[in-house]
Amino acid sequence: MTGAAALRLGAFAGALALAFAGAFAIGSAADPVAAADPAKEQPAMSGMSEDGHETGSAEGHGDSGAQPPGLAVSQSGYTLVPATTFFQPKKQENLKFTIQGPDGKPVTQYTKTHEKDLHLIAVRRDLSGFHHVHPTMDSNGTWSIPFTFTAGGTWRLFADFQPAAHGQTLTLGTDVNVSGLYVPVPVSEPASVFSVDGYDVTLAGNPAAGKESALTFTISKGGQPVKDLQPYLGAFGHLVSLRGGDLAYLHTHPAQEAKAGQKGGPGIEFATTFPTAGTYSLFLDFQHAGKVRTAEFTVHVGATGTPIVPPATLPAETPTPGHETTPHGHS
Ligand SMILES: [Cu+2]
Repeated sequence: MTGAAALRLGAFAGALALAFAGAFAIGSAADPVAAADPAKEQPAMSGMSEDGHETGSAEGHGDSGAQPPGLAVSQSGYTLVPATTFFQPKKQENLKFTIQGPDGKPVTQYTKTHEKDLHLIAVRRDLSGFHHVHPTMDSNGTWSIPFTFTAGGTWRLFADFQPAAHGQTLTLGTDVNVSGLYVPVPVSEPASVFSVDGYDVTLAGNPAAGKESALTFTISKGGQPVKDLQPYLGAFGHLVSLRGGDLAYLHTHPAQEAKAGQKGGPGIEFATTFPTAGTYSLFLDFQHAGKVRTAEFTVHVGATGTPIVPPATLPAETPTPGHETTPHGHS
């Protein structure tokens, strides 16, 4: 970017900030239009807890004005330090990193959350290629896992953990570079059903920005409801939601814990609070017959309740010719 362009951009941002300030000033002057002003309705970012975990229980919440989790490489004195940020695509490599503590040394003591000391999520910046994995730590505090980046591009890594010396879980995020041709994939259109490995996962809900709302996933296989879901990391489902645009991270679990030997399903219910309006990509991990699978959904969240599938995007009775050739629903 040229200096002049940067200046223009800065001036534009300033004008935008003024416009928002103006909207608030008008709103506080009891303008009847203000109620419909999305800027005014926008909930504070602090609506999301520092750790991004929304389990329905009263967990510690971050400072007011705090950003949602996953946007910073360093927070509360802890820093995610990857051993390298350059990788080759489609080749198994050793993904290594440390969590540097406030004393500048790698953290070696963690408090388990959902049966693990640390959860690692990798997703490409276009929200494709989601992985949720569990690296192992050596005695020096270096985490590692054999990992294959499936395609070239910039990928985001999220480390979700709780240091033993810290009262809350943290989610730190960093970008890494995977060489090769980057062919971005648009996120899918909102749909209420996702099919994976013969399973059909149906999502129902009416989420609204800044408000806790129920999301229910129902799992069936071959038209039959699945009633023997297995606990995976202490729950029948793990839901990671990433906000479009900045990949803010929200990790949600069902309010009810799942113990070994228990059977769950076909429904898994989450109480989720999306911090702002926007488009979110949802990734649900569930386990059945010994295997963990991931269902992916795109959800538009509005200032007021938004059905998972807005009427306007319901599929037509007859498929449009040639529609099959656009797998992601974008024309
Ligand atoms: Cu995990």
